[in-house]
Formats: sequence, C-alpha cells, structure tokens
Amino acid sequence: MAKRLTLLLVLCLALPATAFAATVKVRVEGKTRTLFGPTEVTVTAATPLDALEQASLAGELYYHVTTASFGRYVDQVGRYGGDASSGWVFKVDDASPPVGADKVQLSDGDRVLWYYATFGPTGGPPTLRVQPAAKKGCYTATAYDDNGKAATLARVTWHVGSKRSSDALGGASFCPGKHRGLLVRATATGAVRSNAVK
Ligand code: B12
Repeated sequence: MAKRLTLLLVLCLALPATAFAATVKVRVEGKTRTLFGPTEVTVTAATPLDALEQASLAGELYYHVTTASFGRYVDQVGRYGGDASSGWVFKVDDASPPVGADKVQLSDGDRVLWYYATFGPTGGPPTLRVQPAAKKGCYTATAYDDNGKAATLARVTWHVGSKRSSDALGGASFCPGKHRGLLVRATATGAVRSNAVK
C-alpha cells in the first residue's frame, strides 16, 4: 500500500511538466542575426523556457539559465549575454509577460519569440510581425510594443530572400510580385526584425 502511494505521488509530481505541453511556434532573434526559426518552428513546449530548450535541441543553439532573485533567468543565448539594461527577453503572442520564462503556461497555437534587446525608460524595442495581407501575394508588417499593442512604424524596409527590396511607408502593404519561394521579411530602425513568410 505504501509503495502504491509513493508511486502515485511520484506520478503526480512528474505529470505537470508534460501534461500541459502545448503545440507552439518558436523563433530566436539574436543581437545581429536570426539564431533559430525565421519562419517559426513548431515545437511541443509547456513554457517559453521549454520552447527555448526545444529550439536549442533542434538547432544546437547554446543557452544558459541562472537562478536570480526572481527565479530562473536566461542570461545567455548564442554568443551574447546580458549587460546593464540589455539582454534576453521573450514574448508570447507579441506581448511581454511580466514574469519569468518558466512561469508562463503556453497554449496551443501560441507564438514564442526570444530576442536580444536593450531596454530604455519607455521599455524595449517594438517587435515586427509580417503576415500575408488580404490581397493575394501581398504582405503587411505590424510593430508590437511590450504590451502587445500594435503600432504603425513610419518606415519599413522589406527584404525578399537575401536582397533588400524596398523601403515603404509603415502600414502600407508590400506586393513583391513573383518571388519563387523566397522568404519575405521586414526590418525597421530600432525594431526587432520580423518573422519570415513565404
Ligand atoms: C535590468 C532588468 C532586466 C534586464 C537584465 C539585463 C542584465 N543585466 O542581464 C533585461 C532587459 C534583459 C531583463 C529581462 C527580463 N526581465 Co527584467 N528587470 C530588470 C530590472 C529593471 C533591474 C534588475 C537589476 O539589474 N537588479 C539589480 C541587480 C544587482 O540584482 P540581480 O538580482 O543580480 O539582478 C539580475 C536579475 O534581476 C536578472 N533579471 C532581470 N530580469 C529578470 C526577470 C526574471 C524573471 C528573473 C528570474 C531574473 C531577472 O538580471 C539582473 C542582472 O543580472 C528589474 C526591475 C528592478 N528594479 O528590479 C526587472 C525585472 C526583474 N524583470 C522582470 C521581467 C519580467 C523580465 C523578463 C521575464 C521580461 C520578459 N518577458 O522577457 C526578462 C527575463 C527573461 C529571461 N532572460 O529569462 C520583472 C520580474 C518580475 C517577476 N516577479 O518575475 C522585473 C522585476 C521588472 C518588473 N517590475 O516587471 N530585465
């Protein structure tokens, strides 16, 4: 009887780590380049920290976790660690959760973004998201602040494959014409580069 109870207890303790795992997308944007999943890779993960672990496994990506006063803290991904007000932060569905990366329960369909950023008095840099526009063959770029509030940037630079394609007014949709499967991305001064879309 005691043995059965112990087994039950062990099972209960082990369960939460896997029971709440969700199917999510993950991307990692470094200081100077994308480190993992420009098109956002689908992984199974319970928390944003877990999603980073899955990205690390799939992409042989180095990261390091330390324990700080608030709990578990990612102090390095790839080559760069944090320094003063710069370092690694994450968003879930374009908004920055106000707690550590092991404290957020992910749900199916969530998009996790880890990125290197420098924070100032008004918060971190906006992150860019590219989506297909209503008009076929066209794309839009939206900037999101730390609260996940969408904003239109004054200017956006569009990239098709490795080529810088054009500068455009933020908010205007971009219609590159035939681009033979090359990926479309957006960048903007002071913003974290966007995901890539076919
Ligand atoms: C500077 C700072 C940052 C910098 C750290 C740069 C660096 N040097 O490495 C950056 C911008 C990278 C950052 C990131 C994040 N931060 Co911060 N950060 C702060 C701030 C303003 C000061 C911390 C500090 O320097 N303390 C002084 C030193 C001497 O003490 P320390 O314990 O050694 O400080 C270290 C830890 O605090 C650690 N750290 C920083 N943020 C966080 C967040 C968590 C959850 C943990 C465990 C550790 C940690 O970095 C510090 C330097 O090494 C505090 C607010 C405050 N006034 O305390 C918020 C604060 C600690 N951060 C917070 C949060 C939520 C985050 C993020 C989770 C945000 C996100 N969604 O990504 C991320 C961490 C993600 C990750 N990497 O795991 C919250 C924590 C709330 C909580 N109860 O969990 C705070 C309290 C701000 C707030 N009021 O919301 N942060």
